Amino acid sequence: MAYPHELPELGYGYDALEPHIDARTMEIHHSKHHNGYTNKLNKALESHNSLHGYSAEQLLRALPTLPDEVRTGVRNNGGGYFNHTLFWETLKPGGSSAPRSDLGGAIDSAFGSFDKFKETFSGAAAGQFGSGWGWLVVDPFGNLKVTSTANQDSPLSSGSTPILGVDVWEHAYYLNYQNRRADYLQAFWNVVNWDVVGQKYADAKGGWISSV
Ligand code: MN3
Repeated sequence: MAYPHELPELGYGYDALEPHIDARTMEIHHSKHHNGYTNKLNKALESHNSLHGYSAEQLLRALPTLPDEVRTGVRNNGGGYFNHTLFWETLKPGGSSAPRSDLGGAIDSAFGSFDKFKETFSGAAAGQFGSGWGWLVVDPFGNLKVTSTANQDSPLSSGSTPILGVDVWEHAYYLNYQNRRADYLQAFWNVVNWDVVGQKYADAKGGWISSV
């Protein structure tokens, strides 16, 4: 999980998320965009041996403390590397209908209901001006929050742990949805892997509790 960072496998075929996310978009997104972030992250880190032992997540959490000459490269390409890795992990052909147990209860407490959460999340993602991401995060105090970031900025760099993200760069949806970002965001719910998101929630809460 450290240098040289490797493009992760999807774990499913490029066509597996059809019709919600089309195969051509998935292929370009993974093999060109994500691969590009991976290569550029490695290039940025190449001459910084002291950073080679760290994962992208660790580097992004430590972003403000990184040397000036590598910070922007990690912010953009380490962010692109980490965000897309999370994105692929939390998608699944056919999805899984709703979060179970701990996460489901926490979503109801934080947002009122699962439907209200989806509305809030979609609203944040739809309202992100230009390129960026919509997020469900565990904040530094262990609370669930919906947020969005510009470009490839990661919630990790402001102390939160993202457990679900949706890419709203046009490259994520334009071939199939053109300018209809809201339709893409609606379709996204059909392919979310809530089992993985629930596990990430449990891990983030565990990390939070043990760090207090
Ligand atoms: Mn993308």
